[in-house]
Amino acid sequence: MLSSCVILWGLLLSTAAALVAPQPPSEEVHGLERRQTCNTATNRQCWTTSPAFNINTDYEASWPTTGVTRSYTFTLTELNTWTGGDGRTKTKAMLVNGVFPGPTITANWGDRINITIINQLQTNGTSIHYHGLRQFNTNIMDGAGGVTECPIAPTKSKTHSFIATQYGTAWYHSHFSGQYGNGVLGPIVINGPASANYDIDLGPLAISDWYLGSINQLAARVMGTSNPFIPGFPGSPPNSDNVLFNGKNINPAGAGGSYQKFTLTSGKKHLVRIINTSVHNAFTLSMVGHSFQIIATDLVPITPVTVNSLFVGVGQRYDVIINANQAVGNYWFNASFSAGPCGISNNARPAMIFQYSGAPNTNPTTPGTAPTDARCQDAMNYVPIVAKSAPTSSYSPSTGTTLNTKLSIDNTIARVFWPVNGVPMKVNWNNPTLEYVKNGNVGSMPANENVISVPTANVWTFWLIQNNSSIPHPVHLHGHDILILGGSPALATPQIPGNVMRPYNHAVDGPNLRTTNPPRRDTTMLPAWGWLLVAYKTSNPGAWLFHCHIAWHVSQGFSVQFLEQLSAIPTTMNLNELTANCNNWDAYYPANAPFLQDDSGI
Ligand SMILES: *[C@@H]1O[C@H](CO)[C@@H](O)[C@H](O)[C@H]1NC(C)=O
Ligand SMILES: *[C@@H]1O[C@H](CO)[C@@H](O)[C@H](O)[C@H]1NC(C)=O
Ligand SMILES: *[C@@H]1O[C@H](CO)[C@@H](O)[C@H](O)[C@H]1NC(C)=O
Ligand SMILES: *[C@@H]1O[C@H](CO)[C@@H](O)[C@H](O)[C@H]1NC(C)=O
Ligand SMILES: *[C@@H]1O[C@H](CO)[C@@H](O)[C@H](O)[C@H]1NC(C)=O
Ligand SMILES: CC(=O)N[C@H]1CO[C@H](CO)[C@@H](O)[C@@H]1O
Repeated sequence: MLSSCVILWGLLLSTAAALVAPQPPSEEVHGLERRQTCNTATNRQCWTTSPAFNINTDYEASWPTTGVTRSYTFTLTELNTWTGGDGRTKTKAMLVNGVFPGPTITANWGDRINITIINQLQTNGTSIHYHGLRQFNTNIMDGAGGVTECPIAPTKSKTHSFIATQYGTAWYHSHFSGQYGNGVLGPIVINGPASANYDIDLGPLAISDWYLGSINQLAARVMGTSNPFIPGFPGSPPNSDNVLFNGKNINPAGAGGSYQKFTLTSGKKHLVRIINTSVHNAFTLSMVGHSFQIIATDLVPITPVTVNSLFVGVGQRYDVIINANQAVGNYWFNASFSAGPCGISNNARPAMIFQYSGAPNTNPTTPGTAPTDARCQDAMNYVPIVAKSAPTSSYSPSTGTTLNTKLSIDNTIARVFWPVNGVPMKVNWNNPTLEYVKNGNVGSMPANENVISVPTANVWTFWLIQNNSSIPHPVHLHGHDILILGGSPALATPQIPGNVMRPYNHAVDGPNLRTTNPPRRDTTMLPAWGWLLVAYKTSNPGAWLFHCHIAWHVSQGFSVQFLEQLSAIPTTMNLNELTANCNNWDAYYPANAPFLQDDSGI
């Protein structure tokens, strides 16, 4: 269903000859007709002319009003055993509508999206978060369990409804106790303009690490101290068993499974929407004989930049254009692991195939060369199309908020944590943060909820994030794009625990900060032993999370939350909408739940 053929429906007329996709439902064709005036294969920067929406529109300021609603129903099920797309049996699969990855949410820029979530999991609550979507004035639809809502109890359902104010590639995933590692995730595609022309939209390519064991059992071992996966290193993660491309790959251990294939049309330019939906593994992508023209980082369109390889951290997205300008044939598309500690798989050479239309059904023969090691760092040369700049002189370590993280072991209870500023977060499912806001008692929130600041409206906020660990962390902010003003350099050699990180030093690093239109996105890499300085402007009232997107680490507490424009929250959204779902949850948890919260809860 997510295979090679999701075509931007607006292309139906202009590229009828190249059309290989199933016809989209007529309702959605109708929805596209309402806006489709100028977005063609030779003018992708345009979206509509009257009113004018295009690649230069600041989507934080305005977006189209389409009057169209896209409705989805997601039923979550739990299977004690399930045969995955590599032909092998996984224990405890949790699936959306019975498939992995879950169905793609598709909409046009400016549409309303309604999603009804039905929880048919055996014992777990759930909540679905729409990663990267700004949720402007709709924080209550952010789907962060214990923060913006109570989890949805088993047998119960809940509907989220919000406007797609941005466009591009995102994804949804469960925000309940690392549950997405069992399979609760899927792509989001919001059709809109693009900063470079392409002929065919091949749709999302979700690349996921895949674990045959129950993620809950693996996480218990990652959190405990007695039996770490790497002897002597408490907190160390397991190797993934495989890496799946839109849910498919061969079985690296033997027979079974098959390669994912995308079809290329010779002479055409193809848009591929790459999403790293991993729990832990980060990869560097490359394709034999072809380069990638990057046109968006997360949901932010950028000046196109062409690369031969691309590092993608967990939660990150890249929209890339692949030009089918080579001989008709089959080409490997490879995910390579960095030498640094950003994950490893029992499949040493994860790959899929790009097959030119007309090529034989055989595997590629040219192996290609592995890309230069990106050391799990983001490139910093991405220039957003809509320029945003942070004030040059406003940051100093004393005016910003410093978030320090390091691995921490509590020997009395034999648990490993990732506290931020000494506190491993733990939310209260029965009393989500917005409930405290509704009741006017945020002052009494427990310290372990890790509420770090209460910025007012339209204030530049700076965070210095320091990482006293050998592991790079993909850090994600809900509800905002962050400006990445600076970071420590990639380290040339692997570091070992006990090495002292290079501290941020304002006198040395300050002049090098990039405040004029720096890279901007919603998920970025905190370098190993390093630091990162990010900024955002408060403009979106709500209770928002900032966390590491390695599922084990967020379960182990690597998260903070902050209340933005506190007094505007109750007037911007209807907090009474919390009540019915929380009543269902309170009736279930803890009295009727067989398992209790044993992690951060998010
Ligand atoms: C979408 O959800 C909103 C809010 O619950 C509701 O008012 C609206 O009727 C829904 N639209 C559709 C088409 O179901
Ligand atoms: C969630 O479900 C998994 C798999 O059944 C189980 O191991 C875990 O304990 C459950 N957690 C909660 C909090 O219900
Ligand atoms: C996904 O991100 C993780 C962690 O940042 C990284 O180890 C992995 O290689 C990425 N995967 C891909 C396919 O880019
Ligand atoms: C790409 O993947 C294929 C299949 O696993 C492998 O044979 C080839 O060596 C890989 N190439 C690179 C550069 O990793
Ligand atoms: C980093 O953590 C280690 C281990 O806890 C500690 O010995 C060291 O002093 C810390 N370094 C810094 C710069 O905080
Ligand atoms: C939690 C932690 O260890 N944080 C440290 C990170 O590094 C900075 C800069 O050296 C220290 O000041 C923090 O104590």
